[in-house]
Amino acid sequence: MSINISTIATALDQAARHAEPLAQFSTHSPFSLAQAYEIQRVSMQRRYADGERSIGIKLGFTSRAKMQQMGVDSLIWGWLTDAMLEEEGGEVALSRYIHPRAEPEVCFLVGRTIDRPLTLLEAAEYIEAVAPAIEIIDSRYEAFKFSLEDVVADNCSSSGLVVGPWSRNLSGLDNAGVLMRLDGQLAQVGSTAAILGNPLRSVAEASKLVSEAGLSLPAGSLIMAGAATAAEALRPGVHVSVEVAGFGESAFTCR
Ligand code: OOG
Repeated sequence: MSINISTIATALDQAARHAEPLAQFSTHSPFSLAQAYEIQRVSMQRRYADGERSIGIKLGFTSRAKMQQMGVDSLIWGWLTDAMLEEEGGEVALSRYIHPRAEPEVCFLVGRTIDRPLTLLEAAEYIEAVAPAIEIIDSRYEAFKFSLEDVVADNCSSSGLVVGPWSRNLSGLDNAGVLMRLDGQLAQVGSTAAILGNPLRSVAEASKLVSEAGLSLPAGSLIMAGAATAAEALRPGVHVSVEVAGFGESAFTCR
């Protein structure tokens, strides 16, 4: 069965803009992973045409906890834009999301343009700083249910991010404790080691994915490494904080 890339890309873009969920596509019109990335690309083009600017990329399903929570088993990637940046320590209006969830992550700041596949050892040389971060994911699909192809088409549920203080020293990042609190109560406990064994591996993976796509990540780009634990649903009034031991804290309050 043939699918219409542009129709799906437009529907996903509209769903994101209006915070209106839609039914999964792949259950009745299956498409390939390559087609899913093409839908993602076309959908993002619509945003850029409206003035949004790419600020980097995010990786998804880099931890077992996330793969198990969502029932998928492959690393995925999507785009971050300036419109997704939420203020650190500020209020996040949940009205622009459908059913948002928070994930504890680390965010990398690219110091040297990444334009080729990097090894794990090389990856650190391209990174200027790292920060504790919270990704706000929001699937455009009803009930947060999707196949791998659906979620890739939906720009990997990318919706918002909050980035904490930057550290230039990356030592200890391979196994730092990660705590996510909701209203001060521990909600998720993990380690950065849960992110591909070492979050710098997300930078190496990002370099391969971007190179394979014939693209590059300019200096100043952000790379969200992927969640260290399962995600937590957000509700109005809740204060969310993520602490990465030795690297500080990132937080926001839901409105
Ligand atoms: C897909 C995005 C997963 C992560 O860090 O694993 C992700 C989803 O669960 O909706 O961002």
